[in-house]
Amino acid sequence: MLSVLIDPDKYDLPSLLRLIKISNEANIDFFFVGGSLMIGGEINQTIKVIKDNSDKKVVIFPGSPLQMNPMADGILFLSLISGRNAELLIGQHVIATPYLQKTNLEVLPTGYLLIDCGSSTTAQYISNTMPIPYEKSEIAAVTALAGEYLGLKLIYLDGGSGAKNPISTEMISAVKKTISIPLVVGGGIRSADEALNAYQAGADMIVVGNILEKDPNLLFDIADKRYHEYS
Ligand code: 1GP
Repeated sequence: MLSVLIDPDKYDLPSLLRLIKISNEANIDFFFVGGSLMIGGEINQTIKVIKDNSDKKVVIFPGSPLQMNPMADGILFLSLISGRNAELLIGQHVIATPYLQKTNLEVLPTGYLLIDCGSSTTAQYISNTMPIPYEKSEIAAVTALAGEYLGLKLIYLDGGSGAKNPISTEMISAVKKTISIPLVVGGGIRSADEALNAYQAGADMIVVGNILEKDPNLLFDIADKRYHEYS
């Protein structure tokens, strides 16, 4: 599957409408909406524009509980299991839960792993956690399995938005072989070849955001790669 990540800070209305149109034509699977830090963007408005112009499901990828919104279809209930920041393992979840309980959002318990992909990212800085080193595939694999054993339903390997390099195929493959729940991979995917590499290594879903802010038409080539087999 393929998700398009929209950071409300990065789009004005015309560019958002253009990306939604291309996403519909490329038949993506989901919109993810959110950001590690939101400064001027209006998540409410962004979700409303998507809902008014697409039938695709909208999933919140929250940088904080402030980004929860009842107009979306679901929310990644992220536990940052690569880090040791208790706030992002359970603290913010407790704050969010009374609100979530009153919405119809589908809650998707997600083991979130930040990986060091060659550059410091906003996600690493804001979360105040140390990412898993790029080459330590075995640490990523056992961390992901611990997340599965804790009952999480998805594992998300993320290099952070705009990462210098995508997650290595070695790490994707090591995690895929170790877990039995779906694997989401994102961060620094900038070409159809990199998307293909991630799918072939075992990603069940990839998330693409940053490059589409510059070149939304690339989505057509990336979307085609979904149909390649896991090898
Ligand atoms: C970031 O995985 C997402 O959290 C997507 O990354 O913006 O680099 O595509 P990019």
